Amino acid sequence: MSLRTKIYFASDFHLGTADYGESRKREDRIVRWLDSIKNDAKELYLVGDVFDFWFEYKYVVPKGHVRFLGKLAELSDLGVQITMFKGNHDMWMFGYLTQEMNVKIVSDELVIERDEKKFYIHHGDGLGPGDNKYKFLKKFFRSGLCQWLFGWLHPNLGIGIAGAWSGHSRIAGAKLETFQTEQHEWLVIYSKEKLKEEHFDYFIFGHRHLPLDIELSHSSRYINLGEWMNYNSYAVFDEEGLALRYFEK
Ligand SMILES: [Mn+2]
Repeated sequence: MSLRTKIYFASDFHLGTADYGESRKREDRIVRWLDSIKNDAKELYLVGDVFDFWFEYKYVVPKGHVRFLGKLAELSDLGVQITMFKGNHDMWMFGYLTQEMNVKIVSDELVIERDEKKFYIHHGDGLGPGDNKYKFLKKFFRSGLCQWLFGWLHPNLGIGIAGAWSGHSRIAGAKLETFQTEQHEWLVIYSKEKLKEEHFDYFIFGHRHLPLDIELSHSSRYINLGEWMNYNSYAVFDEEGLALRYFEK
């Protein structure tokens, strides 16, 4: 009998920001967390923005995060099925992590069923009402043309531009998010709309940078995974159901 029974979810590590020292401290914490779950995890879902920037060139990937990547490889070798979602900061993941450690890459949403519970999982960017500028940019950034063009820029230039580009969201990302009331929480709105068409027991998102566990109906919940700059929050699904947890808090 396998001792691997639990399913873990986390998102928004933003590895790389705000500088090397800060990111390394966070990376060490994430590695300790992965180490603590490696013997009972059956599946691990990393729901986007794991990296503050990521691009796979034909022969090159960005420097850094070697302890994290090594630990992820260890979990994979132990038999943990790892799934990574593209976030708005790391949408340019192609085949590298799949080749190296059998990671399943998800571009948008993923629907799974476990123990008769139905999950809707998505990073959370570009959903719900509004934010039309971002929705347009997302289409462009994800296009083959944009990726092809970026791939031909020298990494010193390309990664430099990417760093400057995410500068403003980086400052925004460091601050503590606050709850907006349910009528203004766009992922609550999106989930409630979705529920009209189809039942889901759990909606799991990242992107919001605020750990949330909200009842949408008597049999449906919205869980936001938070982030790892301030909260070290994650979710675990086991025989007791789905719960938000905090690591080393
Ligand atoms: Mn994020």
